[in-house]
Amino acid sequence: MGKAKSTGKVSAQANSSLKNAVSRGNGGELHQRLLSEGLTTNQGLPISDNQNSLRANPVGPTLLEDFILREKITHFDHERIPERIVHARGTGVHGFFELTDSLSRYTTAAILTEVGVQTPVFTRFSTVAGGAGSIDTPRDVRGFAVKMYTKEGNWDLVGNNIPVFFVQDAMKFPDLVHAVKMEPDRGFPQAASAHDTFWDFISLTPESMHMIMWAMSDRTLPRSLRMIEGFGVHSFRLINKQGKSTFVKFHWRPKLGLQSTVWDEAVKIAGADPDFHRRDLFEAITHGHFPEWELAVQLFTAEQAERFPFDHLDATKLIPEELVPLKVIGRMVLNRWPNNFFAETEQVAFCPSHLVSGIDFSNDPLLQGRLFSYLDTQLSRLGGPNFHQIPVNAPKCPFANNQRDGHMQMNQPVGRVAYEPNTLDPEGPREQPKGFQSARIEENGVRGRIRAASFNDHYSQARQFFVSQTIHEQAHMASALVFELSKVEYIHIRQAIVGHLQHIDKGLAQRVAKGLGLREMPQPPVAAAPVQQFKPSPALQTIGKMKGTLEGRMLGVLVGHGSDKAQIDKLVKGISKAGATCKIVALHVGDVVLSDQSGLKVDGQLAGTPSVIFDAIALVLDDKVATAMCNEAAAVDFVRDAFGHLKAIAFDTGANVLLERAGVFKDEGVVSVRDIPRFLTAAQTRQWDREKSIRTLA
Ligand code: HDE
Repeated sequence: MGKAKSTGKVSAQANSSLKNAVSRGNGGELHQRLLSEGLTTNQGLPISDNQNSLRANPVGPTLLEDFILREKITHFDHERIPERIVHARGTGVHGFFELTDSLSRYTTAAILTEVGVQTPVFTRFSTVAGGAGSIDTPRDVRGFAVKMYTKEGNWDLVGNNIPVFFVQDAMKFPDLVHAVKMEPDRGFPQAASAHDTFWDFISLTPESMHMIMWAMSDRTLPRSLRMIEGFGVHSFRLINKQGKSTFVKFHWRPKLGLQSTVWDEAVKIAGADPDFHRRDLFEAITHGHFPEWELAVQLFTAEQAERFPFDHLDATKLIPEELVPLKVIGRMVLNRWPNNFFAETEQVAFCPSHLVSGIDFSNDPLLQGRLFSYLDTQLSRLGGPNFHQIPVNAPKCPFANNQRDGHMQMNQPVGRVAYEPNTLDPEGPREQPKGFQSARIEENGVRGRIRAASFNDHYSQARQFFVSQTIHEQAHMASALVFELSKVEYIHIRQAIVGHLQHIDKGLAQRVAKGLGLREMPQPPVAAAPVQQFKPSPALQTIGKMKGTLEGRMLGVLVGHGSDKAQIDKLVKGISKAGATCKIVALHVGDVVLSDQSGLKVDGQLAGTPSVIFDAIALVLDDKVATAMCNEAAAVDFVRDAFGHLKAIAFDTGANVLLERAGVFKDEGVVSVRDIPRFLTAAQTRQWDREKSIRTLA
């Protein structure tokens, strides 16, 4: 009797034959094979000449017969697969999740009940609007998708770094995405929301106002992917042994705290290093500084939810921590860079419908739509229904069923039986009574295309978010709105947005109207529900969640020939003791000769290593070099930008002339390089008070 089984083992074998047949394995294996067997075609034919195509004569045409050339070029022609319609630009890392506090009262899921067990994960961070080749630092939401290879099956928590969403119903998602993507007639702007079609759609979609407040805040300008939060967004359910269900929201909280850039800095980083976030993550992991997040949950019952002054099934609402506190239950550590970007990061297929027993969905209509969309999109993106066999997608536990064939089938199921029930294969896969059970929920009411009245309040939490921010963050939000809307050509769209803002905060509306040069305050639209005056929630700030640490940060030290060796040594030691990385920058790469004639290796050439990539800078320069640098635009910009981006600057007396040239005035954040502790403390934060003296914010 043949076994029609597809287990993890079988698929591993299949995967290794796939490697041999198609790609010749990873770098190491390939190298070994080249040494031992030489270069071959995909059919195993040894190749004697990989430099020249087959030609009729030395100056004649290339022959169609050249099957080696054709195989090579055909494979190359098909190297690209459709990029993700959203979240196309991303970067992924392997790691593990470890439970620290059991939720066994609430769920049967092993991953949430077995304390201390480490479950492998693959996490992909992304921007939303830009294409795969766009920049890392646009103003945009960040995707935060975690695939957990649990022993009971894969669980994908496909979230964002913002706890709410633009729209309430899946029906509106394609419209939202069409509006934000580059405009179809002109093919721009790329990776930017500052254009007419986006704001036109938003102006007609009041439910998006809460998300807009988040999008216009510095949350969408992260300093590092290691410093963002992640949110499951929707309410899910946990189901326990007795079948009792409890609602849950999932939160990832970075160990390094939150940190954002300022807008001018994000714009300049885009030019200096379009791969800024990807590189930062890569460097951190390859240097053994593994980023870590806490997993926290908000647990609440249906009865509690009834009393919330909003509907938790509406994805444009969050549950303030003051209402339902966060309970930390575990940690995720990312510690292994993928072997191959395409094979893993590009081919990883996340689906919110991938979940494990003991967890279930809620009736959030956005989530319900997502349950269809992701599986569907993988079929065209990855070419067929066997994408679960791609190693990064395959469960690490046994899996077996009667699904067969299809594009790129890698397994070779044996036997006659591919159906169930059957008598011919008693050992074949069978239903498991203890398998996944949907929550037992009674549904009633009249069906229809309906938006629940409880979803009508579009402004209360938008207002709460705005009033919870520090004055600096509020000014950034007002300025972001002015910037974005100033790129909108149609005045009626600008006016409509300012109309909505009046429901959120009159002062904000006035600032934006003034920034846009509107002569009259536009009429606010009729609000579908009264605006509730929720108390500020400081947990919604970014600045409030920045950690007083240098861990995970990068400091730049600008040096030149003759710089004080003893001072540099002390500084570099202090920086590394504080947990930060230090890069030496000079006019040229190679070595600089220091005061004691010793050489110091330079990490970055000044023109290619602007201060935007650092969290703080130090200028250890003697008079002569500093004076010469006054005529170097890159040196002046290095200092001016660090100052303009509210960073700490340490200087020795020689550098005074450069500070002056860059228009730097001394404040709390501009300190002598002799006072290393003071510099390192100032470097832990940004000099928010400086901002009002250097730029006009709305
Ligand atoms: Fe997605 N989303 N989404 N989304 N989403 C995709 O799936 C979709 C939504 C999110 O790193 C796509 O594989 C619909 C909310 C992330 O590979 C697609 C709706 C949240 C990623 C899709 C939403 C997300 C995606 C594109 C409304 C936060 C990247 C490629 C009903 C909770 C995952 C793909 C990765 C990707 C559809 C709304 C997060 C087209 C229809 C809300 C992090 O299937």
